Amino acid sequence: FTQDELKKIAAYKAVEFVESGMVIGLGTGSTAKHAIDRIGELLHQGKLSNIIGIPTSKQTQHQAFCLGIPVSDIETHPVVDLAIDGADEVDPDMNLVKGRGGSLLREKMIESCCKKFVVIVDESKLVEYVGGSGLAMPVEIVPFCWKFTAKKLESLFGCVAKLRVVMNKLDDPYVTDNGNYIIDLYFKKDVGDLRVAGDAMLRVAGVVEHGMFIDMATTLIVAGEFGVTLRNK
Ligand code: DER
Repeated sequence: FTQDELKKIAAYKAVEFVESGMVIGLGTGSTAKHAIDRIGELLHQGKLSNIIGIPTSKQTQHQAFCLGIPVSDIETHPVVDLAIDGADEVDPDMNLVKGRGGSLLREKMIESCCKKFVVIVDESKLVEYVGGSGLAMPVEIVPFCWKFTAKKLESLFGCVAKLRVVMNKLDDPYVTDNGNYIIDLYFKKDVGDLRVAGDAMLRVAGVVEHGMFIDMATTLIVAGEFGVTLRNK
């Protein structure tokens, strides 16, 4: 299987949890895209009805609109029945790193108020510890004096902090749906207690939210060469 085929397998498995009448958090990224496509297909076939989608990004809102999935927001639906979303990393305790697609703030807002949060990944996302993939741990910050905030994070965690830019145009910062910047943190070692590290990040004035989703996932679906596994918290 290709990685995208594995993502699709995990996504379709998650959509089996979707029942008619549900309010569904719609994730962001290439894995969640397959789940949203599948929901649209089942609605179109009449196998699902009365679904309300709560998109986690403008990109997902557009995909839902194109598929004819009715959308709303958490002000109208403060309790979400089920959220389905991908992740960049999953540790053995089902803690996640998310945000490499740039949508971590809206994802965390929506996935914090859902009864069930189903994470869908291909096996390449499994890590021994958060930050273990050597890839970015994203943090959303305000644009004002972003260099100051980036340096503060580097000194706090002994990590490397890089401003996310658009398609490698160095002078063109990536701007989130909320008008903020993303700083990608690269840890040289395990950050230790995730909650302590996350809380310390949030105390840095200028930081809006970080990409560690601690103790939030309720179900993990992993698609790998040897099949699909499902694990509940
Ligand atoms: O940006 C995000 O949080 C995405 O959900 C990301 O974590 C997973 O993206 P992928 O499904 O394209 O790998």
